[in-house]
Amino acid sequence: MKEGVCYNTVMPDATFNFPRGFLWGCATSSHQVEGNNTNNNWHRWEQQEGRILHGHKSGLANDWWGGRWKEDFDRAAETGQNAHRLSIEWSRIQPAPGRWDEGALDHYREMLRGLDERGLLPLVTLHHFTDPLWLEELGGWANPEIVGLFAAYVAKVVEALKTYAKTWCTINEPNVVASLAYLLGDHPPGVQDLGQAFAVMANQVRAHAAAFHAIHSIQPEARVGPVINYRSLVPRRPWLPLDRAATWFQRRLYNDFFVDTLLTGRLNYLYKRAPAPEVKGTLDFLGINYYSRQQVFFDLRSPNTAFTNQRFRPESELSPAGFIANEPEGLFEALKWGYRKGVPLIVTENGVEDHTDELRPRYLVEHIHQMWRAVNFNYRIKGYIHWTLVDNFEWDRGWTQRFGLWDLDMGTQARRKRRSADLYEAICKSNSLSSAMVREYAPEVFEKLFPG
Ligand code: IFM
Repeated sequence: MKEGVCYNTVMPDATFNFPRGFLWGCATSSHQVEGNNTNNNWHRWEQQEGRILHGHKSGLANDWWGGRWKEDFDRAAETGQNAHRLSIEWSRIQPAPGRWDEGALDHYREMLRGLDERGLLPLVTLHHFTDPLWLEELGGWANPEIVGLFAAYVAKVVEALKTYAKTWCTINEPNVVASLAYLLGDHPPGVQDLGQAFAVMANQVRAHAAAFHAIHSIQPEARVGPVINYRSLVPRRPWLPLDRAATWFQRRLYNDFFVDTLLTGRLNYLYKRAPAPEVKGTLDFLGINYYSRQQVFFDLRSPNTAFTNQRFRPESELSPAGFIANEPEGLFEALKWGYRKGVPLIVTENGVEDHTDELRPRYLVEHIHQMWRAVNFNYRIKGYIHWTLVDNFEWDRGWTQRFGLWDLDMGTQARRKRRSADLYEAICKSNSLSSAMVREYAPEVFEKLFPG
């Protein structure tokens, strides 16, 4: 050490800054928050025994259709958020083939105006898991007619709402719909058939492209993109060729298929190919939902999924219900993957189920730190949208998993702010993640993020 120079042994404060105009918000979806959505396939599914954990029902959900969106948008705006991603419920807009509900469109118009008045930029999802009952009766996503039907519904919505929104997410997590609803059978219609899952994937890609063109013909300045659920997939035993092949298979079909088809104009099912020139180039941005990393392995007991299976790393830190492993490096990987697709990116979902709110602050800072690293690699990331604002109906796992920055008491509809909401507020308001925030909310990872 040089004489006369003072070397401070206390860690200086550091700040990870984000670019000006970066979007910070939360994501929601119609069926999970609106309540009383009774005309879609999920409502019917909820009425069937054994479909939803503990027989839970979405019921009143967060009562947004009853007007509580106002107080929740206030929460988002008051805590420094500048964007919100919500979805439109197809079964409300088109309750029957050829019948449009103008009242429902007015309702969404009012909500979008509500976002605007609060300074929250809307990102509007046009399909988030639910199908109108009449559509399910026609065969849902397995029926190629869905391409034209979806485009007509989208055109109706965009014509009605174009004054208030210009960022449109066509289909939320098509890869989850194909795998959970048509391959594993956990979501409606409960099909378990790889061939049908492939047919659904082709129909989803074509429906997305038809919607893209419909939107741009109504609103040329629109920004349109799909939202993919990205899984960081690594071989369980990297030395075993069968595990490496299983990982390659799952990565290609789960992560890559949808986006690569839009980029190349070719459907590539690995052992079968088909041209689809009409879908080529139909994305202005890519939404990435990232939650976790999985190990993939060859499994003779899984013939339905081509003898491939997944599990979390045994040593990884799990969320309370064991649904998510805290694997923040996977978000960096997801963003690098997205960057290579050559379009701007939005983190359209990221979050963790945690009713205790013990893991969430750590999960949040570690993931935002990884996103900051990716931002600094110029991966063209426009924003981060957290899943979710207030606890909501978590599909086949009912109300058992709590993803909200606010806790919900379903009996009284009372919301209670979790500590993570304070942390997220500090991040959103300063457009940064600082060492002071990490020291206060997640001191256990301070050394990891700010090595001394
Ligand atoms: O709640 C879901 C959401 O509807 C789609 N992405 C994952 C979330 C958490 O499971």
